[in-house]
Amino acid sequence: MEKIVCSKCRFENKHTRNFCEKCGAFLHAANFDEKVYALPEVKMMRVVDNLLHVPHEPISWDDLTDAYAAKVEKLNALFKIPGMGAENNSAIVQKINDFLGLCRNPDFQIAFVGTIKTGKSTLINALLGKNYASMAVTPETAALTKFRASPRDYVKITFYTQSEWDKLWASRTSGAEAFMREYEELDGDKHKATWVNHAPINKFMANDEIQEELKIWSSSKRAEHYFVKEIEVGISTLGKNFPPQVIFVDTPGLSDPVAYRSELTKDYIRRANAVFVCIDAQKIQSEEIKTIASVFSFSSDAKEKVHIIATHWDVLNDPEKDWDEQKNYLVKRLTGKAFYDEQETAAKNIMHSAAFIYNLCRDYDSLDKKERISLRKFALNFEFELPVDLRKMMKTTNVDEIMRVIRENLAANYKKLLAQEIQNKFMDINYNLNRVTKEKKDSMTELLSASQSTTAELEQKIREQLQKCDEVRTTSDQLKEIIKKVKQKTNTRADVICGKLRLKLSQR
Ligand SMILES: Nc1nc2c(ncn2[C@@H]2O[C@H](COP(=O)(O)OP(=O)(O)OP(=O)(O)O)[C@@H](O)[C@H]2O)c(=O)[nH]1
Ligand SMILES: [Mg+2]
Repeated sequence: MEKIVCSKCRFENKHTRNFCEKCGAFLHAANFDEKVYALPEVKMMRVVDNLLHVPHEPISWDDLTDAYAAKVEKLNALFKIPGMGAENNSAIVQKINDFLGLCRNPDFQIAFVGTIKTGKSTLINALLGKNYASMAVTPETAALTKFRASPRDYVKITFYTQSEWDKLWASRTSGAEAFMREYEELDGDKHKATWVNHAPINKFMANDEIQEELKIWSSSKRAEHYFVKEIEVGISTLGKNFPPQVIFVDTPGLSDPVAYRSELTKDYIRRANAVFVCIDAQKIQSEEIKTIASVFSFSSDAKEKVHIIATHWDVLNDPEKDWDEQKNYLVKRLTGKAFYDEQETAAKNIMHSAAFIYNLCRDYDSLDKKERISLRKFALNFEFELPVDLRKMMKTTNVDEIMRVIRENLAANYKKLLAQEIQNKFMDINYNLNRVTKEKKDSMTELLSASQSTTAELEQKIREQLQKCDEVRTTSDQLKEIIKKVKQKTNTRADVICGKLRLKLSQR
């Protein structure tokens, strides 16, 4: 089939196209004099042509999402046409990209947050079935770490860019003295040149090597962690009971003296599909309530996504009785304006955990002497026999119940929740595009009146088309139909213009 070569970028276009697929230039410029092809009507043809040729990346997991994504791809193409508004509205461009990202990679992110040493990493390790994340007694998780199921085991490390590092450095608060002392002790500045702006490192490895690799990048004992923005861990051994879309995010804590880093954690809380706030069951005081309140304040759009996990349950004096009382107190304290809307949700979302004991039971055959003693103490307290009662002991730690909630309540509802989220985000994009294009319409109208063509008929047609273009943005259901009509009209009009020009030329 005959091709049309673009005079601007030399790209070979299909003969049916009016505008270059690559650079968007008008392909029939040779047939028009400059004044004519600068007409708004020809610009409209370009809009229409672009919309008709937007490629669609099919989404297989849900038909409705596939339809929404196809619409947003078209709106995106429309918005990005020079002069349509994208250049001055980066926030909307970001929303559109996030939306398409969500449709294509529907991850369910669970952020584990809390103050330092509340047992976040221990709980994550219990849920993952192996000790991947480091759990030393001194503050340990210093870099945000994501865990996900993957066909191959890998660790991917992303580093701060120079400008991110500059912002981080400038955001040290007055409480950052200890941070500065440690930074100097670990000779941070010497390592800075190597790691700031470093390209991401993606390492495939054996499952048994993950734990050691993580220590290098996330442990507060090594200088490298200062420059790590995020770590992602792919795990091949999670088993078929682990929902493949679920991602655990281990966070370095909310009370970071470097504001930029706690902002990153807050950002994750806002974006996460569920948040597990870990608090130490032994110390439920006003500080802990404050932490929980701040998590609710970042999750105001979906309070039920917040879950409270009271860790160290096994260390309570009388775990079962004490926890009963504590839970009653928490349910009442955490229902109300800044917290859960109803006591029922609070009762459902507040859970206890003794993940430390769970992990000891799981690894019973390879425990060292000290660990065996810890486990024996717990067994004694509950009158369990070792090793026959290992399964029963694991049950009391509540870890299996937390995993059940993740699997049956969160992951299973995920598709439903996601569909709702996708719909909300789609409406939001539509609303924002509408707002921007309303402003645009005024400038388009100005463009019209300043245009060379003054015939009333032509202006009327263009107005109609602009109005149709608005409809395209608002009622995307009829998108295709309208585009077809506009294209027919513009083509006919272009033919008339071309015809007139040719006639003029032949009369010379
Ligand atoms: N007895 C008991 N100890 C626990 C429990 N959960 C955590 N621990 C202990 O508490 C300490 C801190 O646990 P981590 O899991 O490292 O806590 P974290 O919140 O990840 O700590 P950072 O990453 O440093 O903020 C470790 O010594 C754990 O063994 C629990 O349920 N019971
Ligand atoms: Mg940790």
